[in-house]
Amino acid sequence: MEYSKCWLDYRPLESVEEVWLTLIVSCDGLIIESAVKEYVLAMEGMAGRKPTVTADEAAAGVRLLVDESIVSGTDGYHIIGEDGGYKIIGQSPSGVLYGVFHFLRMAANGELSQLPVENVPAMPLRMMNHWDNMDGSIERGYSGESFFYKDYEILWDERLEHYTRMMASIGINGIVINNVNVHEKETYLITDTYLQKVKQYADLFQRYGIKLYTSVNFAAPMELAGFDNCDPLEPQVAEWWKETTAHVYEVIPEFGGYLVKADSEGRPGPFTYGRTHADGANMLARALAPHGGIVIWRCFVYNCGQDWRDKKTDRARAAYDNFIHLDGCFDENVVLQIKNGPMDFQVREPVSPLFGALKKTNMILEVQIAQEYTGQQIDLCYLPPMWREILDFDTYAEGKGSTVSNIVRGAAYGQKFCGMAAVINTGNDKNWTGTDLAAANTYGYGRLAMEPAMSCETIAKEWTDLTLGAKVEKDVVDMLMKSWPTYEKYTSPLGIGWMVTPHYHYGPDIDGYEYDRWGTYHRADCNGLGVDRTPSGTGYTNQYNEPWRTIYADVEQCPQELLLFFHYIRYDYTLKSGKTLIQHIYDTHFEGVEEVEAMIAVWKSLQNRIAGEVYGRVLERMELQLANAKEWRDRVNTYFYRKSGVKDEKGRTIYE
Ligand code: GCW
Repeated sequence: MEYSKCWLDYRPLESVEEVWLTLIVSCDGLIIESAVKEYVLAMEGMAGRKPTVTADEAAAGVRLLVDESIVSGTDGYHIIGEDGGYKIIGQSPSGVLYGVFHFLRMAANGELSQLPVENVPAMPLRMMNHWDNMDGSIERGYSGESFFYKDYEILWDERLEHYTRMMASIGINGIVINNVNVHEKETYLITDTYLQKVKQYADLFQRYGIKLYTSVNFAAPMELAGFDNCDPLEPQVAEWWKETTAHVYEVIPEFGGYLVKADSEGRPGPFTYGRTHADGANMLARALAPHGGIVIWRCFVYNCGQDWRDKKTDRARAAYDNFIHLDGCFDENVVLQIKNGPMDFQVREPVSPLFGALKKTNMILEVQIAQEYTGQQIDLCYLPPMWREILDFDTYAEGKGSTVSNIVRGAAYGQKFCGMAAVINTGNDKNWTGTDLAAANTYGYGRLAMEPAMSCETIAKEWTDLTLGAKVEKDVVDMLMKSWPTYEKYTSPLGIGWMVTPHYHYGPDIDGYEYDRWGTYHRADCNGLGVDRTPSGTGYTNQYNEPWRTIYADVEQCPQELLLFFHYIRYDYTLKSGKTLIQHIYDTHFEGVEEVEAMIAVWKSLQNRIAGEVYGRVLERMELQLANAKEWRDRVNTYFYRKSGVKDEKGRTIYE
């Protein structure tokens, strides 16, 4: 099947340096072979000629070498210009591969004059989570079907290789190949039913320095081996996992480990047997430890059978309440995977308080590239600026400077297993990601996990230049950078979240979840809206370290963008901007639509500079986005006008 090359589309360059056309390789191995292959492919595209690959040390050219002593940190690399040529020195073969991708990016974007480069991947684990199911569907997938599975079979075609190259090029080193909701057939992925085929993927990934992981079903011993329970403290259950895991490693010695969603949204877990999440995770960890594997255990555990009348139970509290007392109880090869916010990938949430609270536990930050609540790859929403804010958030866990970035890099407590994971946004659509511009999120995630200090604008520039070309850079980067604030304006206000069509999560339905069981309420009435999470409300603010605990609990100090997340606010309350809350809601919703209109005008002005197919595909999505924005604007404005009875100061159209 035809597919776009995304940011690995090596187009002819106006000028090339002669030395690029000699590649001197002084190292070997599978990953080095991939690095060489990538280099050759890129030069064929950019220079129009196949470079000479030689082991001749005396030649002038681009030299690849491994030197374990060069940088402190795993898989780092140096790129230097020397003696009229270049040297790409990796601390390991993966370091060489990352260095080659970096070099090629710089060559493509005309940046080699900025050498030398010294780089060490910041996050030890840089993971992609696929929510692909073996029937071929993708949970929260917005760009076609799975390219891993169809009708319960494992697929194999050249697209897989392109996918793997894309992942390696942005520094990904771990891929979970199936959905965290493990259904019946997927439970068999770790058995001989599928293992040989899984191995094919693992071998491909290995050539690009990536480990393969699977999501597992905690109840697998019951489903696969007829056990009547899956109690983690039951020796036979533990033994079954040991044997099953040992077999996985027999077939796939480089296997990474397991990802587990337990006791969450109906999935089985240790709670059934009165056991803790540490009991569950450690049992699996002990099966993996002899082989060097890890268990990644998700903290997305909450009561999804809540009564909307109950104002004391607060879903936002759940992850912390379920895990804080287990700090220090997990084995060394257990990592907790924590969603960025306490709810669920909303357009705006505070950072999960667990990052500042767990101190003796390995942690992975989980973000969602798939735009479940941020426009479903129809609406443009460039997410790196959101992730940047999360990474830069200072938790004050060990005083000032305890940023999420430092914690998940392992710099705060020196953990070995930590990093970032993201729910990926790819599918088998020709362009992989729905709107072509959503690939900037895929790209940006990897770049941030490698270099969390990078500016989001620089990332956007890199991606735009590689994908669409430098001639549209300014406009596209501008569009990307404005898109998250725009999306936030026309959807749910000031951190309250939700208000989406139940189940699908696209488009507005203000009360869609208001009287439901999911713990996601806005509590709007005729006087105001918002959830009181201060000590006089649900007490959630107490889960933060100072000064956040005080700041969030105080209406006056609370950051405005999170005001309704933390407080119930009256419509006539005056915000720092000088506007009342109700006027702010009206204004932002009108502005959001105007900004989408302006964005479309800019895109249209690029028509002659963007390949027809991409231009049309993106435009089509943008028109849908405009319709969506208008629907949000009118429903939200009308809803709050009806509740409050307050008219728009500016007399714009709000339907009665
Ligand atoms: O809120 C939910 C999503 C589910 C997802 C879940 C999770 C994979 O709507 O589709 O299930 O989050 O993260 O486990």
